Amino acid sequence: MSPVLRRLAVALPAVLLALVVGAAPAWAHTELESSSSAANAQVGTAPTSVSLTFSEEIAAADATVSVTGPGGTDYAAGPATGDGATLTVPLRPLGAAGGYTITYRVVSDDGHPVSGTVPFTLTSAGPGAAATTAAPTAGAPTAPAPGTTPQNAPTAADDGGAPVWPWVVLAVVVVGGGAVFALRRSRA
Ligand SMILES: [Cu+2]
Repeated sequence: MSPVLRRLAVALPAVLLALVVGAAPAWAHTELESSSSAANAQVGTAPTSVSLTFSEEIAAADATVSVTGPGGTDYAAGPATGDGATLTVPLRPLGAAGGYTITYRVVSDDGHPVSGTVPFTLTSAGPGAAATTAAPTAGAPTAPAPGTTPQNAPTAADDGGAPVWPWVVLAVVVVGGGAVFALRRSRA
């Protein structure tokens, strides 16, 4: 085995690793960078809209956003409108205090969908609660209903992203094949 080949055999795995790792950012999908309400926020005044800011420009036409409150009611009052990387959704007057969840699904530049949720807690009942709730007993504190879990971490799902594993398999095959070849050459 010539010194050049030997050096190549040593360098090859590092080169392939760099290729695999370096290629990953190119496949990175859009990510939620911030939101209003913020994730896990304790909100005292019911917001009249929510907005989501992503890491790249978002096509509002391809986006779906819902805002569900206690009991599963969806408070979104219309489709999302877009301004660059930010989506905004108007809300109907929020109801009871408790856990609310913003659920979004957007489409990345490369066409792959990205979805996730942003939980927040409304600490005092919104204006929508008066219309549907009978007058509570005087002085009764409004607290999140038992069983609600307002402290969820935001979650994001990445459906159908370009998988990295074929590159890993390719790297293993090439490196493994190269090693076997080099061993045979050195034994010959
Ligand atoms: Cu993708």
